[in-house]
Amino acid sequence: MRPLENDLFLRACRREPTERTPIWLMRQAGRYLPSYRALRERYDFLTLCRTPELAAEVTVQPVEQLDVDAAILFSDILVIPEAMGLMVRIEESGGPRIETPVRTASDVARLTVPDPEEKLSYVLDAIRATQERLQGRVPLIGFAGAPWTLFAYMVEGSGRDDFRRARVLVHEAPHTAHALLEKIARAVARFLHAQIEAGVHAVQLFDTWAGVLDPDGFLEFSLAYVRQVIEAVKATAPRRVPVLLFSRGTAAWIEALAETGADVLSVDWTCDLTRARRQTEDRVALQGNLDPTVLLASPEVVAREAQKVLARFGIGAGHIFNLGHGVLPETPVENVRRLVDTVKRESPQYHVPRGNASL
Ligand code: 1CP
Repeated sequence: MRPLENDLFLRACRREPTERTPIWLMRQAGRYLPSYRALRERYDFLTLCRTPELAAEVTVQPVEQLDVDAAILFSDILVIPEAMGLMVRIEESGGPRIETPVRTASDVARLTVPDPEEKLSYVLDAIRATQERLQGRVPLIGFAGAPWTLFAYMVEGSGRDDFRRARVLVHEAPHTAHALLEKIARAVARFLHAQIEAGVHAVQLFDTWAGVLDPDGFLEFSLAYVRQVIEAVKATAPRRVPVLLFSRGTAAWIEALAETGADVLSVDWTCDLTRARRQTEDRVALQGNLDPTVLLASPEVVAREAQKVLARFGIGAGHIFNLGHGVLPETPVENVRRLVDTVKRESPQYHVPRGNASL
């Protein structure tokens, strides 16, 4: 693989020393960017995802316009349910809809564990097209939805409420729930493996809806399958790449999350970074965790709150600056620029300069 010009993100994932804290943002490629909205006037969302040149263009937009330290592939977590055999639609407002939700054991039996080279080759082509455009400027992150979060959409049919149908299914028919989660976990592991083969430098699992489960449910239906996916990816990956885990609403489980095999835990804004660091020190790096609504306030507030996040992590290696969840569509781009500049300017004081390693 081509050597990287900027590998701060990968070094931070491995908890190696860096000159400053790297920054990228979840959902950095998308609706708040005028250049993305201009493309969306001409193409619908799924066309953008399925056309490698267009997906590559959207992926590099935040790298070129905001100078972030990593790119995340433009795609969606719902590509797996579709490849498994469900009909997925992304609505102009309100997000994804699954026309044929999974409700019974025979619905589960009909789903397949897809060969990514066959059913998801457009994602793998987008990875290769993106690497051509990036020319090694920054690392490229691949991703997938975690099994529980995909389960939640696949059973519910949409992301609009509190996923009550998905939660009823785990209580009423745990055997069926496990059969579905097993299939999803195998599909996710194969997909991440194929993304690594196609050339991504790291992979992130998004367990956005882990926090809707009760404690027993979280351990049994979310965490167990995250662990299974990470173990499978690590056992078979053609290269050793960092695995990042975003599990939302589960700060209380940080020690258990650190035992899943993830290299980096991406935490939401309800998590205290100082405490999380103490609880997980020397096991994982931490990513996060500015509240995305801060980016809707004034630039001065953005700068002030960003510095608080840096201070909460404190001095030392193993922090990747990010939001606690995705960039909101109504975010002003100038505020994102102010955030990136603030982190670049203010974070060196939290790192030991080269040559002063003994200080
Ligand atoms: O243009 C449009 O109208 C489509 C909006 C859109 C976009 C830009 C959707 C539909 N997905 C995406 C891209 C996307 N989704 C990326 C691209 C890369 C980047 O981060 O820049 C990624 C990583 C995702 C992942 C994703 N999709 C998640 C996990 C992360 C998170 O934000 O929690 C989830 C839950 C989804 C489902 C989804 N797809 C789209 C929307 C609007 C949603 C969320 C809807 C909901 O709240 O249920």
